[in-house]
Amino acid sequence: AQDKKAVTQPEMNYQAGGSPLASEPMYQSSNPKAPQMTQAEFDKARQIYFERCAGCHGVLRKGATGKPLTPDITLGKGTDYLKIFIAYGSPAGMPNWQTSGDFDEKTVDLMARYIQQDPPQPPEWSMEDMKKSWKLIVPPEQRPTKKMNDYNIANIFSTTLRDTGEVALIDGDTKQIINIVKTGYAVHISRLSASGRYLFVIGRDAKINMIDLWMPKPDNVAEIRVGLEARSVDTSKFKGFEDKLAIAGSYWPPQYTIMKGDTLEPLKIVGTRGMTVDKQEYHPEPRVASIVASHFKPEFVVNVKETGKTLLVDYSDLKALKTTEIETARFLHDGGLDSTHRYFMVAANQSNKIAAIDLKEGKLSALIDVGKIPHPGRGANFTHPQFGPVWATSHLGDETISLIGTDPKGHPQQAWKVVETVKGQGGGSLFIKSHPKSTHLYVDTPLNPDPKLSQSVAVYDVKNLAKGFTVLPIAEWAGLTDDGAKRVVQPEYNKAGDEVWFSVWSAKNKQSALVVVDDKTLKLKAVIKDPRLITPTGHFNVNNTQHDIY
Ligand code: DHE
Repeated sequence: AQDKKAVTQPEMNYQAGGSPLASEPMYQSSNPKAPQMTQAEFDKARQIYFERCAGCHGVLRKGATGKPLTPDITLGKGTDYLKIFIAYGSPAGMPNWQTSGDFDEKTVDLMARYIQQDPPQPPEWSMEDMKKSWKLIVPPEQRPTKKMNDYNIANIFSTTLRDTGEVALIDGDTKQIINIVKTGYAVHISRLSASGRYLFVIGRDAKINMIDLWMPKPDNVAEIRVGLEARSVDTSKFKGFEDKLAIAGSYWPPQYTIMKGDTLEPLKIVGTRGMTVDKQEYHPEPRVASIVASHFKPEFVVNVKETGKTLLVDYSDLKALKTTEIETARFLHDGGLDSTHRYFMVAANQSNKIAAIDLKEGKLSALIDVGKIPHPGRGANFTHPQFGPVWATSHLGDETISLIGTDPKGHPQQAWKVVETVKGQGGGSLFIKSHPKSTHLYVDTPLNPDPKLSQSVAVYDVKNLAKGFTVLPIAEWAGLTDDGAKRVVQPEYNKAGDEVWFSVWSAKNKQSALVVVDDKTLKLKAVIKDPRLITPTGHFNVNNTQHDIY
């Protein structure tokens, strides 16, 4: 059982991040054929389901990375069979909830009965709901007309304080905290407007906050909830549309919303329910994963997880919305642009593939087989000494790093092929990063079960990958006296490309820190500690995020 836990844990911890839907009131019809449950049992099971199971099996239990668990299937299997499956897991990736010690026998029995009931349906979220949640805190006409502070705003870092529902804005030059801004719960990502003035963050609870970096003390100017659960936000970047529009994708309801870029006023909601790419069958819950703005056309690139489709949404006329639907592969997740910004590289994580999408031509360039469960974040771009420009991803499910050629003109032989596979410290990697001014490549492993690996980072010299990696003991450098996880997560460069920042992510009641490394010497440069820095996870440099530099 111990071995099994080691194998399944990185994925399990990753996908069981907790859903805000656990506390939503839901409609429930009773299924007379299912085993009896009291209301209290049902409510408890529903909460556990949304916290631990929905990430893989879906809100409606139609299946995603995990198998479908609708009553037509589960009733036939019966309580005893389901209990064994929940208790012991499966080699296909189902965690062993009982033998790992996460569930006791009673909870296993509860969940086996629960998944034979009809799935409760969370409420939808309409334009009216959005408008009710919308707060224009400082209208555009009351905002500064020029930058009113002395910060070098291009080098500010927006750092998620996951469990407190805040972001810390940190001055990258002085390493001082500028402000702690109230946001939604567990902000997933930060993105910038084209001008670099406005910062947009989205919480797991689908709350978007828009922060004006020109204010004397940068703070919220607008807020909206675009659904009940979400992960992605971005802004229009094409010439002529700078700072005009914002877009957010939601997990529930499955839809994306286009808003005004200076106020977050919602303009248009588009549902993503529809047919899957492979079997072409209806899916009621295709969640919106990563979104990126094209620099080549007035388009947003919207990646729909369960249907395996990448949508190029032309935002130039919202009243006559044109969408190019590109067939990619199922379970699209995270991704980023190549160094020329022409190609979007997105991980279809459970298909073990990267899709390369040509944003100039509006078509799929290739589907590329990589390692097990690619997880690039936005990936890393650098020039390989032999193969030219490459984009790289690390993996959640194995220790490799796949380098993919991205230069069809200059290096046609290598384009859209894995030109080299580099061995890293281990599996459980989430993020990888490089910078045009650096010759280093950083690979984290925060979800590796071995604390030695989850608390350190591997660095490569991209000019000599064969030399292998150097390990930087980031958590040790943080000098935290508390015990606990201290996961080292997400390398992020400063604007100059000569420093790399890491979060040392501890539990809510333990001390965390940010560690800054000198990129030239690979030596410790600074440790940022503050009682307000609780559960830091992602951190985003304004300039690099604004210009898609990675
Ligand atoms: Fe993330 C990116 C979804 C777990 C931190 N994460 C993304 C993106 C998606 C996503 C769709 C791409 C957004 C984009 O670019 O537009 N993440 C999910 C999940 O569904 C998942 C697996 C489970 C969950 O319940 O949320 C999950 N993610 C995590 C974590 O456990 C992390 C480490 C901490 C947390 O907040 O829960 C985490 N995800 C991040 C970060 C990014 C991200 C820091 C942005 C990377 C970047 O460089 O852009």
